[in-house]
Amino acid sequence: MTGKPVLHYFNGRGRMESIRWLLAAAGVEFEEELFETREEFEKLIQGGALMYDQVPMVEIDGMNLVQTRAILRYIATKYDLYGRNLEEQAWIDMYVEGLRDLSDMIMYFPLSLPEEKEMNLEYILQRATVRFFPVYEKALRDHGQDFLVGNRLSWADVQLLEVILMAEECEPSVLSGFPLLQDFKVRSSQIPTINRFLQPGSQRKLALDEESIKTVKDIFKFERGMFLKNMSTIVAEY
Ligand code: GTS
Repeated sequence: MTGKPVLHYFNGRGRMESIRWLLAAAGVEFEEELFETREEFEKLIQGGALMYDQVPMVEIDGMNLVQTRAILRYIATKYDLYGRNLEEQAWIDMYVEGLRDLSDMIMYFPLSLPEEKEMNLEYILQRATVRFFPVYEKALRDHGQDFLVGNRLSWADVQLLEVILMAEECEPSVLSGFPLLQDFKVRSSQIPTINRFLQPGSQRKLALDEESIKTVKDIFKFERGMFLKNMSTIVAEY
């Protein structure tokens, strides 16, 4: 036992990546138990440490924490990235939940059916540039501060940078209409803990490639229809 949090997940971004980002931004070292096969995942389930037989799971402070949002909130609170009062927490929650709506779409995108890929990408970029990014651009413009809430780094900023970088992987020019977000990206990338996480060789994971998509499908027994359902739900609203 090293006393460091231990993250249990597959060897990819998925829902765990925001947790990695938040720990890294807080300057917390962590270890990872990354499973590669369905058998390894089942062994973890049989061990009884997963409340809902699901990951992400983080061993921290003698607990086996599950449910992504619960884990993130615990880390944000523990490392003082969750505002100074209830009002700041409410703002952080609103920003973080919007960012999660966008990042969930991007997270599912590599799993789109080939014939839906173009349509899904168009939808994601439309949502990013029309619905979500204008909110954060306006927040920075209106209060003229470097960070989204309370004039200091919070969970909302960490999540914003993560999602900006995810969106840029979909479309490199996605920030072209958002000068303050461009500045925010440069500024927040220079924060030493975050900068370290952005360097090659850190515990940051790569986007899913064809090989890892296959692994994830095998581990979680995803079926083709599940992706179709997820993305079609999104597209149906468009
Ligand atoms: N609400 C949960 C959370 O946010 O943590 C959902 C967790 C979840 O669905 N995890 C998936 C899982 O363990 C893996 S992934 O979607 O994060 O890749 N699935 C196995 C199962 O049997 O549900």
